Amino acid sequence: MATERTLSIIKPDATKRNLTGKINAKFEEAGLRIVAQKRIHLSKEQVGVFYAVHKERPFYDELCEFMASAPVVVQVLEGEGAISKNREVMGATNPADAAEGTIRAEFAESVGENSVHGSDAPETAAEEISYFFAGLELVG
Ligand code: DAT
Ligand code: MG
Repeated sequence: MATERTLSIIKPDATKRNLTGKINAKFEEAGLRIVAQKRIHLSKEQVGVFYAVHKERPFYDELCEFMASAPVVVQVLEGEGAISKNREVMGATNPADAAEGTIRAEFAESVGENSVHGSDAPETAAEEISYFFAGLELVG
């Protein structure tokens, strides 16, 4: 499997509880390297663009409010099969369904406030990385 990059976001529920380090440890233990990282406070409009794919879903407004409610940490993770590996480390969207030891099983508060985002495919990873980072900010 090739070396890939994926976009990760540590969400407001996790930054508020000071869990950035514990979550980053999970990525690093899984062999994912953090090649870019910054803490930002998104506006509701900026979240809306990022999550535009979900705009017809009933939870869209709530999701945008939540993601703009406190700072997030956006980051680029690199490694062998990083996109699917990160999804494994994250666990299922609903923490009730997340496998033991995953970030969402350990830290998520609910399906809506589930601590982390991770890209789901190579095309979305490239698009999401370029939404937050310029090429020169990725230091492998
Ligand atoms: P994932 O974040 O695992 O890729 P997704 O892309 O289906 O999941 O949804 C994006 C986010 O939207 C998810 O992390 C939390 C929120 N969400 C999804 N389903 C939801 C639901 N049934 N109720 C409330 N929020 C939900
Ligand atoms: Mg998704």
